[in-house]
Amino acid sequence: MIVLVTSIIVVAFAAVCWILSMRPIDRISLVIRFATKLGLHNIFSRPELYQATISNGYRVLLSGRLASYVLEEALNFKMRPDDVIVATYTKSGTTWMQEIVWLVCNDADIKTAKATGLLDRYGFLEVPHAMPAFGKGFQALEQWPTDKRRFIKTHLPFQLLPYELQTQGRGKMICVARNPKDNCVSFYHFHRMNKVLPDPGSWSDFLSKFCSGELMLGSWFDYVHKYWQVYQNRKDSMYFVSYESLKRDLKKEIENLAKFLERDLTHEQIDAIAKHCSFSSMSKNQATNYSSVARSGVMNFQTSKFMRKGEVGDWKNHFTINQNDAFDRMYRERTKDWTLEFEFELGNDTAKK
Ligand code: PPS
Repeated sequence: MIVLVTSIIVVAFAAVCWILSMRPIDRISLVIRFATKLGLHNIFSRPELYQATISNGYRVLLSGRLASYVLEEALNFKMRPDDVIVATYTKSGTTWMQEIVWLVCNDADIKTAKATGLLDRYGFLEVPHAMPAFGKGFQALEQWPTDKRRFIKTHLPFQLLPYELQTQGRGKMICVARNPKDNCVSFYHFHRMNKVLPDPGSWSDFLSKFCSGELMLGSWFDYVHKYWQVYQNRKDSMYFVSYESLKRDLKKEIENLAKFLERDLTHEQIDAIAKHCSFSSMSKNQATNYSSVARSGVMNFQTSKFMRKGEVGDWKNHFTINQNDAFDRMYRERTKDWTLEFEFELGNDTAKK
């Protein structure tokens, strides 16, 4: 009996020491993993956003899954020279670009791309590696085999990227930006169906929050413009493309990307990537349409699908005339010094605003 009690005390003491010796991000991952095993992860209500000040002084709005301890770790994340990073404001074409980039870097290997979910081919920089719904997280990126190229997805503002990336061009970074009206609409529907994001409220409430930068990770304007400015002096290691350009001429954009990524692709390979990366193909493809996340209960596809419409100009179905006028005024004012322009509709009536 004494032996048994002593063994339990020793094991419990060792377990507490082990947990205390972990980095906060690993400790939290352990807790999430435990909660997931017990099925507790689905009982929590939607998170509220909170303002965090990161150790480099950057202030940012975060929800539960993007807690500041992960961002602190991310600042010191060690880059590798051949890393590929897809960096985007949420809902601007990340998944689309991830699939294109992976195929460009892997000789258009569509067979493997279909057999391996995108969540397993990329690591999500600002997510702890514990949430099955989000695939490979931070720690998986750290432990990525050194003989395999790392593919990294991030929605972090430039100022919260790993210091090594902020101060020098490491690897190859691809940024996608989408016109803010469609970006906002897509983000609104994403909030409606995604249980790890705050409740979006009404469309009108959500639009005002988008305009004032009160959504997770802050202002679209600050985010996009900062990446655009950095891109001006880093064209060898950074690539910047709009969602609208991808929609307009996908094959041309794949060719440009292949040049940037220094990959020689045949016309047949480019055609195959463009076909595979069409909206209709990606929305049916289980490796890219997030159906596994819907099955995990984190996203509710009955409310809205992840691959929702994939169009330029859906904002017209959401903005009232007054909302649109107010948005245009605010947009003109906030972008008056920008050299970056967006298209808000495609086709014969293409209008640059
Ligand atoms: S996330 O959650 O931030 O990673 O989302 P993200 O992938 O950035 O954005 C999702 C929107 O991109 C659309 N999408 C596409 N559009 C055109 N073609 C393809 N192949 C494609 N793949 C994804 C997706 O439908 C979301 O936009 P909306 O407007 O909501 O449909």
